[in-house]
Amino acid sequence: MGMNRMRRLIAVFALTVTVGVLAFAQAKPNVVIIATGGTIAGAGADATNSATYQAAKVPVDQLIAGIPQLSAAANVKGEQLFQIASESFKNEHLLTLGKRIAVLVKQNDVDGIVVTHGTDTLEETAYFLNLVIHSEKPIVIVGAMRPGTAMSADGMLNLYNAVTVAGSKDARGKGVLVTMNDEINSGRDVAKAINIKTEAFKSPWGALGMVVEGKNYWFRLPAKRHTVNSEFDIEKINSLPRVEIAYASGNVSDVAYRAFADAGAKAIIHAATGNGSVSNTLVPSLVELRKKGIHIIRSSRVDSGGFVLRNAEQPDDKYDWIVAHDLNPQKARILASVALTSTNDSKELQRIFWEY
Ligand code: DAS
Repeated sequence: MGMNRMRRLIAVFALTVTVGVLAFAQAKPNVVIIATGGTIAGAGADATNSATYQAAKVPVDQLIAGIPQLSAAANVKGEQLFQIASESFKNEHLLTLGKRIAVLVKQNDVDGIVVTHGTDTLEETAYFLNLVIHSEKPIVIVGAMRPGTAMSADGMLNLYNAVTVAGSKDARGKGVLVTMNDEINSGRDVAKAINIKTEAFKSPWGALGMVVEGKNYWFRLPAKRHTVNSEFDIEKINSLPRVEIAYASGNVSDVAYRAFADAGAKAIIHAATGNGSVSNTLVPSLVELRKKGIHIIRSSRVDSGGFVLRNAEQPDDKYDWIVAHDLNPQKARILASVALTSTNDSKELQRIFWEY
């Protein structure tokens, strides 16, 4: 074979490899959208209805079809797991969702997961998944404060952002994320702080980053254990022990606490005033309930970041109570329920509250 022919063959081969590599590098990520309902799937009668509408109406394929730009960002596939308002989530919904995600993240043709979800309990689901899914792949929970039928609806951009983040390599290993209003928040920290604005979700210790026009800008990383570093695994959890929340205020009584105990609660989250305070009329009842084997966990009802320390407001060592540290009552309920699947020891439970 002549030298020129050889050179041409080598050039063609090199070009082919280069094109192949470029094509692979530009290959779009594969993102699965698991839909559960909520306002992001809501529909109102009129474009002026930003607050009066029905949640959980629009199917996932219609949500995807409504954002043609998604196809340039990722290969997207939708699954309609539930179609409910999230205030109606039960522990069984958390388990079903978690187990479905655990299957999908094992698939080589899945690079990231988006969960569309109502905003009312989104923060609970996000924290639950953060505790029990063993994968570094991005899992992004997203909702909306206005239905897609309203003027200036926020769901489209929230969902687009969620898909681009879920398909991003730099979102891997950061725990479960929540993308709302251009922010990227940690599923552990974020909570719904305002219920009538699109800027509804806040993390007391700050967002992890921003997502703008499909690009992520990171400013901090999660500090607590999550996902692959968690000792809890959804594949080993088939039920969640009953944990209830009792909301404290002035004039508080022990009626709710005793009713929860009688109903079989394994732990009661005391949604305390201030930094975990307990009314002097309530202390004897909680001491008695602890002696009956029910865990008492002091959290704070303060909505922009409570901070409860052991033996500060109350002698937790003496009463064998637990503190929820910076977790709000609804997050404390999730962690207590997951933790009780593996231990009933109060010292172990307290360790878990410090670490997660
Ligand atoms: N009811 C609310 C929910 O499903 C609607 C929403 O804000 O998503 O959580």
